[in-house]
Amino acid sequence: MSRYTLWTMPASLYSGKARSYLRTHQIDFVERAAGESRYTEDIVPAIGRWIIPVLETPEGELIQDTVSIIDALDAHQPPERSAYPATPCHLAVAHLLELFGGEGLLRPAMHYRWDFDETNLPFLSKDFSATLAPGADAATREAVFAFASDRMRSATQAFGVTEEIAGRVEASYLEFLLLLDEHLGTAPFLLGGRPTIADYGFMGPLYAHLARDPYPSVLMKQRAPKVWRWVERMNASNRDVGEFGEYPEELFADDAIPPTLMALLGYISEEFVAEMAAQVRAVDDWLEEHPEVTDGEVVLGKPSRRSMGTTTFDWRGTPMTVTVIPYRMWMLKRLHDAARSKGPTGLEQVTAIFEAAGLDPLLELAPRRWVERNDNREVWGPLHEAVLER
Ligand SMILES: N[C@@H](CCC(=O)N[C@@H](CS)C(=O)NCC(=O)O)C(=O)O
Repeated sequence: MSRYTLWTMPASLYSGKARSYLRTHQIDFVERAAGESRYTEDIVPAIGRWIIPVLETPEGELIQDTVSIIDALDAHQPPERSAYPATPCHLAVAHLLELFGGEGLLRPAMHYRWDFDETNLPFLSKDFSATLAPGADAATREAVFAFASDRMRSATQAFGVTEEIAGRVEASYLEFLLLLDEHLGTAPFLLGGRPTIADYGFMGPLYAHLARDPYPSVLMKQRAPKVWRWVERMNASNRDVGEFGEYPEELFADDAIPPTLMALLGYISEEFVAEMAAQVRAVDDWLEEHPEVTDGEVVLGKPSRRSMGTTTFDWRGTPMTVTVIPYRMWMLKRLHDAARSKGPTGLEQVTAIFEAAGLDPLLELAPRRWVERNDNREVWGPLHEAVLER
């Protein structure tokens, strides 16, 4: 095998993120369905859980997690093609947007997939079963879809969407779409003339769910056509930026964050900072109650256990209860490291941008143990001083 293999499903949120990186970097790869027996028999035991996407390298190495997949592939790219910006503000903002894309946008993504059955289900049932049970008879495919969709439906509630609050979640998503549409009228990608981890992070929810599922797909085309175009662009293996003329293949000059992006950052501070603070506090509380945890131990004892209870926070003036996801601590630590990676002056510049957007609390939040990753699993990092304000 001389190519990469990406084990996926077309409907998978995180697969869309990894696929987009592979395509926009013209990397030779094939996609294989997670419903194939090779995936169940060889890949799942090696990774320790059923999870996609998984990248199989030409050397036969298996890599799970879109962050690790992009890191591994990006190591082969020249600096001018890297998904990681070189300058302090762009780098920190890219990490923030990657975190918000992969975690903060789960709420509208899951809502618009699973709460619009009349429009979505006929498509989803065929689409899911085609890759989860390739070649199976109709009854088996139906049963496979019923199993997968039941799991995901409960996940929707886990991200805080209830009947009472659904209208406000939709209004918030629309606000987001319009801000993003405005910004993508000024540049082909989030940080300028080429995609970064910010764009890949956004591609997870904005492709498979919000651009591809029938109900939200119409909404995006009608209300935010430039976002729709960006999704197409992010799935293209050529430079699909025709409407921008000779836009340079570079990020915004002078590490600038233009006003339309600042407006988007302001939205993220309203939507996501209180939730992240609650998540960090909940993980910290859990750790306080579990002093037996040791360095390097798999989080929650099993890689397939990905959440620990719930937490309630003030979401735009309304109490919202969501599941607590320790994985987010890893993403947050990466943001912290990025913000500090360009020296004290770099950190000052990043802090100024984060303060102006109302995102600065994110730079301070820290549980007593971070989450790290080892052997494709989330593990606990060493104990350190908690800096949470209680
Ligand atoms: N942090 C992981 C998340 C991957 C993930 O949650 N994938 C979903 C599909 S989009 C999955 O495999 N879910 C299976 C499950 O939760 O059982 C990544 O970035 O790769």
